[in-house]
Amino acid sequence: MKWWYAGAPAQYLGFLLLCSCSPSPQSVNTGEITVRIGSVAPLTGPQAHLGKDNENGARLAIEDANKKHLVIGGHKVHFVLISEDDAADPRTGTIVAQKLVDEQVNGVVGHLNSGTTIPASKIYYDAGIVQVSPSATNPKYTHQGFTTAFRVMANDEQQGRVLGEFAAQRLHMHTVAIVDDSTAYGQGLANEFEKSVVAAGLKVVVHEHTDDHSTDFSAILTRIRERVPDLIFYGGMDAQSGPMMKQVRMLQIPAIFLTGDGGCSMEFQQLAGEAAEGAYCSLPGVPLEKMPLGLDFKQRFNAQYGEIQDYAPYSYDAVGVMIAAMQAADSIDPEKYRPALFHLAYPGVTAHIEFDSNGDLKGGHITLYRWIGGKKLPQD
Ligand code: ABU
Repeated sequence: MKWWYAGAPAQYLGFLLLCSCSPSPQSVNTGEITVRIGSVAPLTGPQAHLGKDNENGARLAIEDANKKHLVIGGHKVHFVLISEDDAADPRTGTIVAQKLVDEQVNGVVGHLNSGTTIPASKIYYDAGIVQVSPSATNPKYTHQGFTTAFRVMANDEQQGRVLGEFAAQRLHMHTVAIVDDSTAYGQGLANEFEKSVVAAGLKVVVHEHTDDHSTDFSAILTRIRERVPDLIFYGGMDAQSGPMMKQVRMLQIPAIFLTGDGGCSMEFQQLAGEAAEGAYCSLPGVPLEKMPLGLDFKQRFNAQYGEIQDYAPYSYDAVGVMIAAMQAADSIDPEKYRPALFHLAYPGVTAHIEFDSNGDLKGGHITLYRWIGGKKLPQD
């Protein structure tokens, strides 16, 4: 029997729990075991606001779990969040992942970005550590055969297809220009969108690439203006889509602007200013007001951490479902509670969560929104 425990090697602790010899000071003093859950997101750089949102969602879930005074495997458990910053950088993501593996965390919630989540997932898989991403939507993450990888929102096969169908069937577009940020997420979503619009008979007049640090898109947009598209689709995050939206209007390009979840945050609206008016974006899941426990979550999150950017409720659920699996398996050992994740029916804030055999959310939704008067309004 292997147990994972703060401050002691797993095999050593297993020995402590099964024999009558001197236990660790923590066991003697409190009778509690500490369960350490890693949270990884960009906490610095242009996506820090989204990273803090994820971290705070996870933190609220940890606080709620500790209020329940759970007993797992016959021991009172105390949950601790180990928060790490991967700066949305794939290489930093792997370094941080290895650090959490070396610290023998009981599970990881993250990473935020597909570009960091995918390379990190191999490290967690090799170490047998459960990983639940609240926000990484590139399909590859859960399609590598890694049985430790789970995701609590719909993926970009679904999101790209729905966005393409929306452009064709709802907006009645004929020509589109596509720009992506060359990341696993942005490029992956843009490619899925392109497949979808081409299948619907639309013409892609240009597909341009930028990166996830640029803020001046005048050269790309000048080329796009010459092609006179009905719609510009951007695959990438809000730190780029906000300034891009502003520059689209500054260059007097009349095209409709459409983007995915990475650009569907309050930050997009703040960066784009008045130019955001009328833009469309999508988010996995249903609107917060329609989530099973959405309004209660919003109220409590707002009171403690301020406005929700995007993914905080999903991060909350990622922690919640992990802890529910520990309870179901009566173990905090990832090897023991991992199989339980495939059998759980978990009443999350965001959705009723069940995973398919890949670790993807069953029956995930995508919702389209339009920015009107500074607010993001769901499109029926
Ligand atoms: N889902 C958009 C943001 C995170 C990512 O997949 O990179």
